[in-house]
Amino acid sequence: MHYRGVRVLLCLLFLAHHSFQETPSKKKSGKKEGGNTAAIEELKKQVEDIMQDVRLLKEQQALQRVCLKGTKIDDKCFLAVSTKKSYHVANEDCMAMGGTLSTPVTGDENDQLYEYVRRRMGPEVQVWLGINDMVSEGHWVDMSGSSVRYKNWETEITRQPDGGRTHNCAVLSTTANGKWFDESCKVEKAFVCEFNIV
Ligand SMILES: [Ca+2]
Repeated sequence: MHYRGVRVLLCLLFLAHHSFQETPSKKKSGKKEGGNTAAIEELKKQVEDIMQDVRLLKEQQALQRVCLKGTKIDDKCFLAVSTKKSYHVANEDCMAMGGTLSTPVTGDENDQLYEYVRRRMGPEVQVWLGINDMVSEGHWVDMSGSSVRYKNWETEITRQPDGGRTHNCAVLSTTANGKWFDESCKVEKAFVCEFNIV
């Protein structure tokens, strides 16, 4: 698809070049000149469309590389980062790669994320989740500011979230089989970035 796009692009450039060369000899015919201008505009538009396709293909290839390095769960790719960072820095790192901090929205997605983290980083690790209650204590929102519907707080041994105003970010714990804990956003934790597959 990529190479075909490049071939078409080269053909169009050749045609555009040819049209430009023909223009002087047909200067006398205003009608034809107008026709050529319209044809050139059309070619320019087609070249722009192809360039847009090439950009999209590059983005898809980048996403495929993320999926290959990480894991694919439903319509998202997840990539674990074992370097420990604060919540904000971790999220900035994810955004720089075109993603956000992982935010499972169903029990099945949470289970698969937990399995991936356990496999990649071991049975005693905590990773940041893309949710927080910074703005309004106890009101947990995702990275877009929307209220979080699916939650998986640990409530059997402890009563999460239990950190009040000092714990406004959340982690998924492999020690607790994928259950969530609230945590101080300043603490440095490993994290997982998620990327939506277009
Ligand atoms: Ca809180």
